[in-house]
Amino acid sequence: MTSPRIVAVTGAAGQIGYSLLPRIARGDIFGPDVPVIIQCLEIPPAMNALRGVLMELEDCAFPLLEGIVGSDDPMVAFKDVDLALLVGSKPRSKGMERNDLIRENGPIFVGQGKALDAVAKPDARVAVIGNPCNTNCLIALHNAPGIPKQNWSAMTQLDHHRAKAQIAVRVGAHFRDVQNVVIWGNHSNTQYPDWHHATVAGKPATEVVGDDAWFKNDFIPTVQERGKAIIEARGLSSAMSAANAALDHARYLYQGTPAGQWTSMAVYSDGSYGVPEGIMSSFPVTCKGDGTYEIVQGLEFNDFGKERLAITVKELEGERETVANLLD
Ligand code: NAX
Repeated sequence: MTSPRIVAVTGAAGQIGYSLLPRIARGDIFGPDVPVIIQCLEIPPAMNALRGVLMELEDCAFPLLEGIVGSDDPMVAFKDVDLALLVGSKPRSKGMERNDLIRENGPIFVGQGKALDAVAKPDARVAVIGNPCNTNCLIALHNAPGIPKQNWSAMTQLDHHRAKAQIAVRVGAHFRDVQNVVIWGNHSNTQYPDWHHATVAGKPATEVVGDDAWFKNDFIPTVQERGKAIIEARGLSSAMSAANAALDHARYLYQGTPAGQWTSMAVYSDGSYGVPEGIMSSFPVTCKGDGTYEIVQGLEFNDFGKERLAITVKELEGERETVANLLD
């Protein structure tokens, strides 16, 4: 039998954790033949809730689940991990500005970066889901110099799915027939959901929809504000769809993106598309299935797209400035 892959999940007693853990244990990331060990990190006040979640995980008796660890010590939870999904972070409280949230959460990712550097496998992959995920990832990466920058990513897969779904619903197509949307930039409401390269059953989405005004005035704001709409309707933030996106993000890394398709991931910018090096920006990427990704090159931008990209990149640069003291 293949040796087990070790996956750490932080914030494991939270809502996303609750949807994520059983699916990791069923093989949704590494495939149906690869056993897994799940190592959960929580903060001390949530340890009791975590105990309950882990009892339930045990009670699922998953055939692929080789071990379960629950701890409030990152040095225990990150020990020897192949993959860390950093979900846990403080939620934004009422009246809190985005920059306050960034400052509040930054120190968490300093500590977790250092712990990953100390005890994770040197070729571990780390995906950050906890918000503000792009900048949290940048902080953790800077504090883990032993893990290559290319091994880090932050999740814009949920935005990617949302963009696909909006186009599918608009034209009455199946979700699977909509391919190659792109999310550029930040996982925030400045992100640029780009439809210009998307196809619906192989035809350009621009032609199938045939309504540029809809893309600009409905599609973009709906994708950007979808998280808020879900909170308003459900009274809670997206959890099922967020966990599903985190699993797809990780599965693409380990099992590859389908032939001819890309997905969106926030990765360490290498300067592609004029995005300044050294910020975690969402790009279209393809994955071979060996834990690596490549930024898709050569996509054209019109003036509208250039403006949108500049806005979201400026926000990411501002966030980097806000946390500059945590990046040394
Ligand atoms: P919950 O508040 O339900 O759970 C968060 C959990 O994290 C809690 O159990 C808490 O105790 C734990 N936690 C807090 N600080 C921690 C630390 N230092 N170490 C370990 N655990 C810690 O939130 P949930 O709905 O699960 O969302 C988790 C994060 O995902 C939030 O930051 C949220 O904003 C973010 N999201 C990111 C998305 C994305 O697309 N990138 C979409 C969904 C979601 O909004």
